[in-house]
Amino acid sequence: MLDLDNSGGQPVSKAVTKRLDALVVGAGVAGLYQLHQLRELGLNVEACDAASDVGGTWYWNRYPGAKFDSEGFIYQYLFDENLYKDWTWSERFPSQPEIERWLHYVTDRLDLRKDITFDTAVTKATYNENTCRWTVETSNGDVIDTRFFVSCTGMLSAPLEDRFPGQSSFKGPIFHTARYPKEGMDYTGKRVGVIGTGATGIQVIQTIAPQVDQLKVFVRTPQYVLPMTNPKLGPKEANAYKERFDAVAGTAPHTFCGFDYDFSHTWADLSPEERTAALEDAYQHGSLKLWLGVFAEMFFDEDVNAEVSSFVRAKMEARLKDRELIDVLVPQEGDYGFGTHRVPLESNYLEAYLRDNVEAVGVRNNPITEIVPEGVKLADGTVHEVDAIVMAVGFDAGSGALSRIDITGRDGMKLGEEWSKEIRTTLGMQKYGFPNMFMTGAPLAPSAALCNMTTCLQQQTEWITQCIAELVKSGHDAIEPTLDGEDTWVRHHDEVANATLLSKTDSWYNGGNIEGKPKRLLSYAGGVGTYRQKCAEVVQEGYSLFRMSKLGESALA
Ligand code: NA7
Repeated sequence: MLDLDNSGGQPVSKAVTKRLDALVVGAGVAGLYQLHQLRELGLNVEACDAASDVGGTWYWNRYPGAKFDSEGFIYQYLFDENLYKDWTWSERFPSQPEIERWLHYVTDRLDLRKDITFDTAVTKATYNENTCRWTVETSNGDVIDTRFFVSCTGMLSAPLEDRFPGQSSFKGPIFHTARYPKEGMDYTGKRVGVIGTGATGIQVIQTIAPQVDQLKVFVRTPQYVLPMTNPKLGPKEANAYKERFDAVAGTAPHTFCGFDYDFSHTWADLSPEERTAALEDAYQHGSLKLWLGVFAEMFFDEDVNAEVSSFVRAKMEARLKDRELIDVLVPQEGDYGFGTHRVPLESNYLEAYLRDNVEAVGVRNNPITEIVPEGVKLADGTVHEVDAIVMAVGFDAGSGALSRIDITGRDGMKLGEEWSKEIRTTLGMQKYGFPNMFMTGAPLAPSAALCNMTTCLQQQTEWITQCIAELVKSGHDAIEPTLDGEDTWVRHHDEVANATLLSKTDSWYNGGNIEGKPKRLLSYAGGVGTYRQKCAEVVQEGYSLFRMSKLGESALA
């Protein structure tokens, strides 16, 4: 057992109800594995989650059609071959109910449930400089005194629920996709409005179009989409992907985006015909490969990006045929480049608009002004009457979940206030001024967006576990980035980000989806493999960028 309890009986304003070595916030993909690792390390660790069960993203996002855009067999944890192979996916891109079942399977296999408190949100966390410990308050009244405060709250877990004035006046059901009712909704015979055509809206639209009486889709920015090929997997196919375990485990952590494929061609080396053939080949793969596994130049070079954009545009236009639909749904030349924000996969999404019961309402030049009792009102006064509204309007990504908690670090520093001015972290895993607080899926790491999530969350939780183990073994009490260390990481992050076209397109990737949110590309854009290497170098250099301190020492000394 590691000896971590040096609270020294320091007074806290509320009576402590629980003393821990580590509290993991969140029981999703990151939180489950983090809890497992810290427990294996011998820590007295628990997790809590606002949800009533495990799953994180896959607990909350139970809207119609919710599914992976990563292949199931790439999304799985790779740290345990048996855990991997004893689970069998039924299709290449599984849906939310199956994903939720998989996370229950993992929870049970690792016997994690007994250490997780559900229906419990962290409301407040305060660092005590005299003890190097955190006091964490929760919605169920617990006051937890813990050495390490580990956030696994997810990068897309703060939904933009109150997007429009008048939402509460609507006479029918109105749900954000991340707060969809567990029991589902029966839209038979109903007129339904869907607001938003991001990765989420697209899944909703293609799923409910055949079920509803009438579907009105409110489309603001047109969206590039790629078709998903999603075959069912029988025993033969399942065995085939399981046999590739070593190959996937050896490859995915080192590629640009944490998939088992990486950029395969160099634009300048190919003739125009060869380029088209490479794009066509990736298009036929029916995955995100065309985005993340053909031409890296697409992310840096505007001319290359323009040609790839035009390839995708032509594919979309050929399916839609109708000029009016094309104008509303397909990004036009000069709009923004393909792949400069999240590219959704779809299954007959575009064809949904060819149905008689589906209408695309363009709201780019005639924006939604409010929700009224009858439906959705636009700037020109038109009211689109509907019986139910699905709000697929996105999230306060990356920084949102933690900013919504009252977190106070050293010297009274408030995380929410800091990030409302500028979003900074060190490696996306710690923040200057917040010792012994660790983060996963947070800004300035690939896990904030540009990654097959499990690949990145595994690496981050493993880094955090190693860091905690080394801190304790070396007799230190706290770890925090130095100001110089944080400056170094932010500078490097910005250099890489600004060399790409990603930072030029407004979306949740750079905070551009929320008015007033400080702009910075949330995801580290140097690639998953490079990031992993940089994290390892920091460790090899004795935690350069960080400073470990002992009780009584100033973290700034
Ligand atoms: P996204 O990708 O942020 O998409 C939100 C959508 O909602 C997008 O089409 C927005 O249009 C639209 N939106 C947001 N506010 C408005 C208003 N006021 N009026 C009209 N339309 C609006 O969120 P998702 O949930 O789809 O996806 C998030 C991630 O989850 C996804 O990338 C995956 O990684 C999983 P806009 O583009 O801003 O014009």
